[in-house]
Amino acid sequence: MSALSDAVPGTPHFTAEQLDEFCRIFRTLPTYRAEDDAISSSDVPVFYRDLMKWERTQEQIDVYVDCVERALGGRMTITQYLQYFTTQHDKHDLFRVYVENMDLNKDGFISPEEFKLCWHILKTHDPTIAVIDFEELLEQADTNKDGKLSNDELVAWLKKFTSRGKY
Ligand SMILES: [Ca+2]
Ligand SMILES: [Ca+2]
Repeated sequence: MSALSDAVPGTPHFTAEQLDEFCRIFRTLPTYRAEDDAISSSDVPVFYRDLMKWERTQEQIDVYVDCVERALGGRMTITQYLQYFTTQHDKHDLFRVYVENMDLNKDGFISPEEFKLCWHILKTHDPTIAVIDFEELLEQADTNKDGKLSNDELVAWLKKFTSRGKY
């Protein structure tokens, strides 16, 4: 039982043993360094496809790599991976995780730049997500009309449009 898996709340679809196994595999990868408990983007495809045996298309893998490079500065920590694993089963929790990762400077808002960098990642996970530009999204999602798109507003918008099944 590692301290890591104990630290991750709400893991109904993964046992502590499975999470420990993910961590063990993660830490055997060539670019893993104990200093930051992270791997480089070059190990991302190996991790998903060969070690995890998860079915992912090449396109999805490319987007993960791209995301790690551009959004996370080239390194992804085990904690960030576990966050994804433990929310895969619930789309709404997953949206929350995506939006929080999209908010690169962690100010609680999604800027046009952050939107531009990360929207295609959401689309890869859920192809039904609208092709939309930032202005259009802001118009629909900015419920308190302050001209800014908060993380909460974006999560609410994503939930609304998926439950309606629109677009
Ligand atoms: Ca931000
Ligand atoms: Ca707003």
